[in-house]
Amino acid sequence: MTYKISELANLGWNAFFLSQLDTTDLNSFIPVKVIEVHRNNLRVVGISLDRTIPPFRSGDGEESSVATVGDWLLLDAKTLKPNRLLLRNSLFKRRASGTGRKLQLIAANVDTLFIVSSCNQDFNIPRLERYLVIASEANVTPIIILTKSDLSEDPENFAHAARKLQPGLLVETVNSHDPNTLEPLTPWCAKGQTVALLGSSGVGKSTLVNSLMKSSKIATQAIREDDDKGRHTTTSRKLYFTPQGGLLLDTPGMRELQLTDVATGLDEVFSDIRELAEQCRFKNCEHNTEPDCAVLSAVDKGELDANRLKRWRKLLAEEAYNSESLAERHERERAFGKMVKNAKKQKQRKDF
Ligand SMILES: Nc1nc2c(ncn2[C@@H]2O[C@H](COP(=O)(O)OP(=O)(O)OP(=O)(O)O)[C@@H](O)[C@H]2O)c(=O)[nH]1
Ligand SMILES: [Mg+2]
Ligand SMILES: [Zn+2]
Repeated sequence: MTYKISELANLGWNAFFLSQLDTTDLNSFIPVKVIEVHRNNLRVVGISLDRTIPPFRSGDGEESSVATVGDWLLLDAKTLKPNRLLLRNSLFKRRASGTGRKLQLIAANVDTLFIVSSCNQDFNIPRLERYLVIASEANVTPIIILTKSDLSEDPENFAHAARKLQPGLLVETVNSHDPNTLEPLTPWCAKGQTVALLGSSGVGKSTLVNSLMKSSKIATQAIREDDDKGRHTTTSRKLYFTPQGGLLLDTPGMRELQLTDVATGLDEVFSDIRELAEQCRFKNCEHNTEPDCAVLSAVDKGELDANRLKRWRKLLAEEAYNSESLAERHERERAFGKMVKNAKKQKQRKDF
């Protein structure tokens, strides 16, 4: 089959993906991009090709080797069956809460993350920090988009609080019903660029995608009046094409973003604490009661917000727990079980 590989550039194809194919691959396979993820199937598009395929997992057994939205797959040119998942240049993932703690892939090959929140009760600093951590870990540029500026008396207050989260962080306040306020976002939606929109239900992700596409094709729904919460209107992850040739990924509102495998992202987003920690007297200082602790002294001097320190500790513990492999978890639980058993035995002995 012959096709013009340069045409794939509109879908975000670039040298990074091309370098993963040799000449035989180019003759035997067709690259396609996953543009929609539904419960039981994926929609993939390529040159003159648009079809639905069953979920695909590559054979290496890795937890993250399941095709997700934004991924590039190679289809067999003859049978059109998926054969290979190409390496990603970025990946967002989270750990499901609950006992299974399954890994959930959110999106792959994203260039820019719009972290969407609104200027109302949804605005939440700890949540924004979580999104910043996954962006940082994936090496994706984050932009905080504060929607519904038209409904707030002082949207700048929200923007000011968000800007304090990271030096140089980009924060935009918008009214998605007024295209003029969206002008600063257009450079991120240029040809071949992929932007993912993440945020809670009802913050206006789909409204923003509609406005940036100058369309109204995605369904949106008013939020609840009493608590500003959304109604989970969007139920699948889907890429849309903007008039300038960019790709926008609309996603369902997230109830929870449990972090996993984000040690680097945490270090980067909380670099202020990490830099302070380098000045503690002890290398392994835990910033609790140790003498000459630069972190605690910064809190005392009012240079570091005690709440930020608390949030960092919480995320660090969560990340360690969620990133532990299944084998490590079983080993830890086994050791704990043994300890409890021994303690009980000793107690019984004492009781005699
Ligand atoms: N006034 C105003 N209303 C907005 C703005 N952005 C979104 N809305 C409204 O907020 C409501 C929720 O918007 P959606 O776009 O459905 O929210 P969503 O984030 O896609 O929600 P889910 O699909 O449930 O995750 C709709 O009634 C929108 O019209 C805005 O900037 N200003
Ligand atoms: Mg939506
Ligand atoms: Zn310390």
